[in-house]
Amino acid sequence: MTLLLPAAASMDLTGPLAELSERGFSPLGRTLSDEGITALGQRADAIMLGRGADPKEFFFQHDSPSGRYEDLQHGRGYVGPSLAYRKIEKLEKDPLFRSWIQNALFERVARSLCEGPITLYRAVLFNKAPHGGTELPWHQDNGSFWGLDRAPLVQIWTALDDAPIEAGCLEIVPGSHAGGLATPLGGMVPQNVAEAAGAEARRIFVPARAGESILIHNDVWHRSGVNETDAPRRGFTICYLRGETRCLRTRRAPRRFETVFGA
Ligand SMILES: O=C(O)CCC(=O)C(=O)O
Repeated sequence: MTLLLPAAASMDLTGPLAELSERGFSPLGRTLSDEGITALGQRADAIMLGRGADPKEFFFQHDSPSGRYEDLQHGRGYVGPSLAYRKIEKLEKDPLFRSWIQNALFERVARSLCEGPITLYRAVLFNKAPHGGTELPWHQDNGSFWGLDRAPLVQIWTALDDAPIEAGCLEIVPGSHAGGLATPLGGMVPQNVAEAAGAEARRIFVPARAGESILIHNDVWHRSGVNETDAPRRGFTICYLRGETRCLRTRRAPRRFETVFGA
Protein backbone atom coordinates (compact mmCIF):
# COMPACT_ATOMS: atom_id res chain seq x y z
CA MET A 1 0.00 0.00 0.00
CA THR A 2 1.26 3.49 -0.85
CA LEU A 3 0.78 5.78 2.12
CA LEU A 4 2.70 8.82 0.89
CA LEU A 5 1.22 10.71 -2.04
CA PRO A 6 3.81 10.77 -4.85
CA ALA A 7 3.44 14.54 -5.29
CA ALA A 8 4.08 15.08 -1.59
CA ALA A 9 7.26 13.01 -1.65
CA SER A 10 8.98 15.59 -3.84
CA MET A 11 7.39 18.78 -2.48
CA ASP A 12 9.59 21.85 -2.15
CA LEU A 13 10.30 22.20 1.56
CA THR A 14 11.96 25.62 1.40
CA GLY A 15 8.80 27.57 2.26
CA PRO A 16 7.49 25.19 4.94
CA LEU A 17 10.86 25.04 6.71
CA ALA A 18 11.14 28.85 6.69
CA GLU A 19 7.60 29.12 8.08
CA LEU A 20 8.37 26.51 10.75
CA SER A 21 11.33 28.59 11.85
CA GLU A 22 9.44 31.93 11.81
CA ARG A 23 5.97 30.96 13.04
CA GLY A 24 6.65 27.66 14.83
CA PHE A 25 4.44 25.60 12.53
CA SER A 26 3.74 25.05 8.87
CA PRO A 27 0.87 23.21 7.17
CA LEU A 28 2.30 20.97 4.44
CA GLY A 29 -1.01 20.26 2.72
CA ARG A 30 -2.05 16.80 1.64
CA THR A 31 0.56 14.09 2.22
CA LEU A 32 -1.33 10.86 3.03
CA SER A 33 -3.09 8.88 0.28
CA ASP A 34 -6.80 8.06 0.36
CA GLU A 35 -6.03 4.42 1.06
CA GLY A 36 -3.60 5.51 3.77
CA ILE A 37 -6.27 7.61 5.47
CA THR A 38 -8.63 4.63 5.48
CA ALA A 39 -6.01 2.12 6.55
CA LEU A 40 -4.49 4.17 9.38
CA GLY A 41 -7.96 5.17 10.59
CA GLN A 42 -9.12 1.56 10.62
CA ARG A 43 -5.93 0.49 12.37
CA ALA A 44 -6.36 3.17 15.02
CA ASP A 45 -9.87 1.96 15.73
CA ALA A 46 -8.79 -1.70 15.76
CA ILE A 47 -6.10 -0.89 18.32
CA MET A 48 -8.58 0.97 20.53
CA LEU A 49 -11.04 -1.91 20.25
CA GLY A 50 -8.36 -4.50 21.02
CA ARG A 51 -8.91 -6.23 17.68
CA GLY A 52 -5.91 -7.80 16.00
CA ALA A 53 -3.45 -5.98 18.25
CA ASP A 54 -2.36 -6.62 21.81
CA PRO A 55 -3.29 -3.58 23.93
CA LYS A 56 -0.28 -4.33 26.14
CA GLU A 57 1.96 -3.19 23.27
CA PHE A 58 0.70 0.40 23.52
CA PHE A 59 0.14 3.13 26.08
CA PHE A 60 -3.47 4.27 26.38
CA GLN A 61 -5.17 7.12 28.15
CA HIS A 62 -8.96 7.27 28.07
CA ASP A 63 -10.92 10.52 27.79
CA SER A 64 -12.15 12.05 30.99
CA PRO A 65 -15.93 11.70 31.37
CA SER A 66 -16.26 15.49 31.76
CA GLY A 67 -13.99 16.44 28.83
CA ARG A 68 -11.85 18.39 31.32
CA TYR A 69 -8.11 17.83 31.28
CA GLU A 70 -7.97 18.06 35.09
CA ASP A 71 -10.35 15.09 35.35
CA LEU A 72 -8.18 12.68 33.34
CA GLN A 73 -7.41 9.49 35.20
CA HIS A 74 -3.74 8.64 35.07
CA GLY A 75 -2.11 5.22 35.20
CA ARG A 76 -5.16 3.22 34.16
CA GLY A 77 -3.99 2.40 30.62
CA TYR A 78 -6.25 0.18 28.54
CA VAL A 79 -9.70 -0.02 30.10
CA GLY A 80 -11.36 -2.18 27.44
CA PRO A 81 -12.73 -1.68 23.93
CA SER A 82 -13.67 1.97 23.43
CA LEU A 83 -13.32 4.56 20.69
CA ALA A 84 -12.97 7.27 23.30
CA TYR A 85 -9.30 6.94 24.19
CA ARG A 86 -7.70 10.40 24.32
CA LYS A 87 -4.28 9.23 23.29
CA ILE A 88 -2.41 6.13 22.30
CA GLU A 89 1.38 6.10 22.43
CA LYS A 90 4.01 3.66 21.15
CA LEU A 91 2.35 3.37 17.76
CA GLU A 92 5.76 2.73 16.25
CA LYS A 93 5.13 -0.85 17.33
CA ASP A 94 2.42 -1.15 14.72
CA PRO A 95 3.86 -1.89 11.25
CA LEU A 96 1.41 0.35 9.39
CA PHE A 97 1.92 3.38 11.63
CA ARG A 98 5.62 2.64 11.53
CA SER A 99 5.74 2.84 7.76
CA TRP A 100 4.12 6.30 7.98
CA ILE A 101 6.70 7.35 10.60
CA GLN A 102 9.44 6.35 8.15
CA ASN A 103 7.99 7.88 4.99
CA ALA A 104 10.30 9.60 2.52
CA LEU A 105 8.85 13.09 2.96
CA PHE A 106 9.24 13.09 6.73
CA GLU A 107 12.77 11.81 6.25
CA ARG A 108 13.50 14.79 3.97
CA VAL A 109 12.07 17.16 6.58
CA ALA A 110 14.14 15.65 9.38
CA ARG A 111 17.31 15.55 7.30
CA SER A 112 16.86 19.19 6.32
CA LEU A 113 16.96 20.08 10.01
CA CYS A 114 19.98 18.03 11.09
CA GLU A 115 22.77 15.80 9.89
CA GLY A 116 23.27 12.16 10.80
CA PRO A 117 20.85 9.58 12.14
CA ILE A 118 17.40 10.51 13.36
CA THR A 119 15.60 8.76 16.20
CA LEU A 120 12.04 8.66 17.47
CA TYR A 121 10.83 10.19 20.73
CA ARG A 122 7.17 9.37 20.36
CA ALA A 123 4.44 8.39 17.91
CA VAL A 124 1.03 9.28 19.34
CA LEU A 125 -2.57 9.28 18.22
CA PHE A 126 -4.61 12.17 19.64
CA ASN A 127 -8.19 11.02 19.32
CA LYS A 128 -11.40 12.95 19.89
CA ALA A 129 -14.48 10.76 19.60
CA PRO A 130 -17.66 12.25 18.07
CA HIS A 131 -19.19 14.63 20.62
CA GLY A 132 -16.34 13.78 22.93
CA GLY A 133 -12.67 14.37 23.45
CA THR A 134 -10.84 16.18 26.21
CA GLU A 135 -9.63 19.76 26.16
CA LEU A 136 -5.88 19.90 25.87
CA PRO A 137 -4.58 23.14 27.42
CA TRP A 138 -1.73 25.33 26.11
CA HIS A 139 1.47 23.36 26.23
CA GLN A 140 4.96 22.98 24.79
CA ASP A 141 6.47 19.62 23.91
CA ASN A 142 9.86 20.17 25.47
CA GLY A 143 11.50 21.00 28.80
CA SER A 144 12.96 18.91 31.61
CA PHE A 145 9.63 17.07 31.79
CA TRP A 146 10.65 15.44 28.49
CA GLY A 147 13.90 14.14 29.99
CA LEU A 148 16.20 14.96 27.09
CA ASP A 149 19.72 16.38 26.99
CA ARG A 150 18.82 18.65 24.06
CA ALA A 151 15.73 19.98 22.35
CA PRO A 152 13.65 17.62 20.20
CA LEU A 153 14.07 18.08 16.45
CA VAL A 154 10.54 18.50 15.10
CA GLN A 155 7.02 17.12 15.28
CA ILE A 156 4.87 16.23 12.31
CA TRP A 157 1.12 15.93 12.88
CA THR A 158 -1.15 14.25 10.33
CA ALA A 159 -4.94 14.39 10.25
CA LEU A 160 -6.60 10.99 9.84
CA ASP A 161 -10.00 12.72 9.68
CA ASP A 162 -11.15 16.18 8.77
CA ALA A 163 -10.31 18.39 11.73
CA PRO A 164 -12.37 21.58 11.43
CA ILE A 165 -12.62 24.12 14.24
CA GLU A 166 -15.77 22.43 15.63
CA ALA A 167 -13.97 19.09 15.86
CA GLY A 168 -11.20 20.49 18.05
CA CYS A 169 -8.51 21.29 15.50
CA LEU A 170 -5.07 22.41 16.58
CA GLU A 171 -4.83 25.94 17.95
CA ILE A 172 -1.46 27.62 17.90
CA VAL A 173 0.09 30.89 19.13
CA PRO A 174 2.24 31.76 16.10
CA GLY A 175 5.80 32.73 16.94
CA SER A 176 5.49 31.63 20.59
CA HIS A 177 8.37 29.17 20.12
CA ALA A 178 10.74 32.14 19.82
CA GLY A 179 10.38 32.88 23.52
CA GLY A 180 11.75 29.46 24.49
CA LEU A 181 10.26 27.51 27.36
CA ALA A 182 7.53 29.09 29.49
CA THR A 183 8.92 27.14 32.46
CA PRO A 184 12.06 25.00 32.72
CA LEU A 185 9.82 21.99 33.27
CA GLY A 186 8.06 22.51 29.94
CA GLY A 187 4.75 20.82 29.15
CA MET A 188 1.76 22.87 30.30
CA VAL A 189 2.03 26.64 29.98
CA PRO A 190 0.85 28.07 33.32
CA GLN A 191 -2.39 30.01 33.03
CA ASN A 192 -0.88 33.27 34.32
CA VAL A 193 1.93 33.02 31.75
CA ALA A 194 -0.55 32.34 28.93
CA GLU A 195 -2.68 35.29 30.05
CA ALA A 196 0.28 37.64 30.36
CA ALA A 197 1.35 36.71 26.82
CA GLY A 198 -2.14 37.34 25.42
CA ALA A 199 -2.31 33.78 24.13
CA GLU A 200 -6.07 33.89 23.64
CA ALA A 201 -5.95 36.96 21.40
CA ARG A 202 -2.91 35.79 19.45
CA ARG A 203 -4.11 32.22 18.92
CA ILE A 204 -5.07 30.98 15.49
CA PHE A 205 -7.07 27.90 14.56
CA VAL A 206 -5.28 25.47 12.28
CA PRO A 207 -8.02 23.31 10.77
CA ALA A 208 -6.93 20.40 8.60
CA ARG A 209 -8.48 18.04 6.09
CA ALA A 210 -7.93 14.30 6.37
CA GLY A 211 -4.53 13.38 4.99
CA GLU A 212 -2.90 16.77 5.58
CA SER A 213 0.23 17.17 7.69
CA ILE A 214 1.55 20.04 9.78
CA LEU A 215 5.11 20.70 10.91
CA ILE A 216 5.13 21.75 14.57
CA HIS A 217 8.05 23.25 16.49
CA ASN A 218 8.17 21.58 19.91
CA ASP A 219 8.29 24.95 21.69
CA VAL A 220 5.30 26.53 19.97
CA TRP A 221 2.30 26.91 22.29
CA HIS A 222 -0.50 24.72 21.06
CA ARG A 223 -3.75 23.26 22.35
CA SER A 224 -7.00 21.68 21.12
CA GLY A 225 -10.63 21.62 22.24
CA VAL A 226 -13.37 19.02 22.33
CA ASN A 227 -15.09 17.53 19.29
CA GLU A 228 -18.60 18.84 18.73
CA THR A 229 -19.15 17.01 15.44
CA ASP A 230 -20.65 13.62 14.56
CA ALA A 231 -17.31 12.31 13.24
CA PRO A 232 -14.11 11.28 14.99
CA ARG A 233 -11.11 13.63 14.97
CA ARG A 234 -7.92 11.60 14.99
CA GLY A 235 -4.49 13.21 14.63
CA PHE A 236 -1.27 11.22 14.53
CA THR A 237 1.83 13.05 15.70
CA ILE A 238 5.45 11.97 15.43
CA CYS A 239 8.33 13.57 17.32
CA TYR A 240 11.79 13.05 15.83
CA LEU A 241 15.11 13.56 17.62
CA ARG A 242 18.70 14.16 16.59
CA GLY A 243 20.51 10.81 16.75
CA GLU A 244 22.84 11.97 19.52
CA THR A 245 19.98 12.86 21.89
CA ARG A 246 20.20 11.09 25.24
CA CYS A 247 17.57 10.37 27.86
CA LEU A 248 18.23 12.06 31.21
CA ARG A 249 15.65 10.17 33.23
CA THR A 250 17.10 8.32 36.18
CA ARG A 251 14.12 6.77 37.92
CA ARG A 252 14.24 3.83 35.51
CA ALA A 253 16.88 2.74 33.02
CA PRO A 254 17.26 5.62 30.54
CA ARG A 255 15.36 5.19 27.30
CA ARG A 256 17.28 4.35 24.16
CA PHE A 257 15.69 6.09 21.23
CA GLU A 258 15.17 3.95 18.19
CA THR A 259 16.73 5.03 14.91
CA VAL A 260 14.11 5.64 12.27
CA PHE A 261 16.35 7.24 9.63
CA GLY A 262 19.92 5.92 9.58
CA ALA A 263 23.10 7.91 8.96
O1 LIG B 1 -3.94 16.62 18.20
C1 LIG B 1 -4.03 17.22 19.27
O2 LIG B 1 -5.10 17.53 19.74
C2 LIG B 1 -2.83 17.61 20.06
C3 LIG B 1 -1.57 17.42 19.35
C4 LIG B 1 -0.38 17.79 20.16
O3 LIG B 1 -0.45 18.35 21.20
C5 LIG B 1 0.91 17.45 19.64
O4 LIG B 1 0.99 16.93 18.51
O5 LIG B 1 1.89 17.69 20.34
